[in-house]
Amino acid sequence: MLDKMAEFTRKIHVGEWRGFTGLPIRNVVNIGIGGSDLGPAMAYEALRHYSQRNLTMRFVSNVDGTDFAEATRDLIPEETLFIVCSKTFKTLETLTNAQTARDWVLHKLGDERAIAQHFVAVSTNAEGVAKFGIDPQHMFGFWDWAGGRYSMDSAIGLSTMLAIGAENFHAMLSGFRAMDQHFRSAPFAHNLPVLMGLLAVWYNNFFDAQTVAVLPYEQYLKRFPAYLQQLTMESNGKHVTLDGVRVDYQTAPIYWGEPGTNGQHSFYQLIHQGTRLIPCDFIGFCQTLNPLEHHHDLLMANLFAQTEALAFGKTVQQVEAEGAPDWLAPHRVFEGNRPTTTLLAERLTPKTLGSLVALYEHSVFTQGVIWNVDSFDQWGVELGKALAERTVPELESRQEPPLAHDSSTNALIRRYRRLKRHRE
Ligand code: G6Q
Repeated sequence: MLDKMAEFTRKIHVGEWRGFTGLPIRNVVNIGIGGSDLGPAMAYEALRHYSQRNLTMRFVSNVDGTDFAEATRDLIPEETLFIVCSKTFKTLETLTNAQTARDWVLHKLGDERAIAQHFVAVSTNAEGVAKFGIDPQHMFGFWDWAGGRYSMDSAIGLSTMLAIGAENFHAMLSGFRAMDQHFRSAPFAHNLPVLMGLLAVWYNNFFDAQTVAVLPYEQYLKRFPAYLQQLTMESNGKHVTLDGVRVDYQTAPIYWGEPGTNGQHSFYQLIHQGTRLIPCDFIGFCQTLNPLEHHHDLLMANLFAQTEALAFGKTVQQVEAEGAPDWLAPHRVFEGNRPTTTLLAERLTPKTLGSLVALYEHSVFTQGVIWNVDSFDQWGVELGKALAERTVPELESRQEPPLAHDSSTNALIRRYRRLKRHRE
């Protein structure tokens, strides 16, 4: 499959694979959601430095039509390739967006045969792919046991390979593999995912920390916290053990974060002086990919200053020695003793990214084992999919439908139906 992806990538890059009218492909739009979007979107942003700048990459996930409309408004179908990324090929959002993309292409090119040149699929459902009109030969497959949130290193990473090329994609995989091997063989005392997993359990279960902040001091990792939210919370946000027994302890904490230094000017206040304990993961690199004067030293000085201040704080004596009046001193005290972990790597490369993702994957698994939960199911996601299906006809029907929800939901649906008609 890797070879098939590489061959496809080569064809796009050299202009051997062309659009229906003979123009080369200049735009790639990945349509997918959840695990079929967050990993690819994060990896593209993270490795943008290594990407083919003559290819425009876009990611459409939301069923909100705005997502598709804005992603395609400056593109032309003749030069655009859609990757429909869906393991099941049954997901409402993805199929809706894919259908809209199909209409968008056909509206301009006016010929069903155009679909073959402008659509490929990443899926495990060959039948669904064929039914949609994509040639199964243009389907990239993967194992159906690979959960979406663990799949960015499978064919789901096709957009990543198109962006950075096959060689860089292989380098990313080697980073995954290096961390896999380390996790498998390193003694626990030196095993990074084990240590990170234990720390997460320690603060979550013994210090009642409710959240973890992920703070990359690297602009290219701006989507990393969103990616991690799914990896950690969808994997370990469970309330029963593997045997189906209700747990009597907390499982996954809430993950959140923003790149530094931006966060310092907003929510860090609460991390430093609020009443909650928030363990933080700081992520930084010794070398920048965009050397501009002293920007990088400033960035990293901020990271080191933050972790130092969080650990050691500032006592009232220090504040008074700085000349603060009595009334102000308590406001300027930092208690310190707030835990952080710093991941400091040499440089953000495809290989480093692979290792970083695998580090968190195995840390999530470690935590899941300790909490005795199934890190690989996602019934909460399935519920959302089923509930919406029931409500769609109630919003779309021409006749006033009988509603059997609770009174609040019924009222919201009626109000929506009433106000929606004002524009029609
Ligand atoms: C991931 C979840 C979920 C899934 C999406 C998309 O671990 O299962 O986020 O990836 O619901 O599913 P499809 O790829 O089947 O469209």
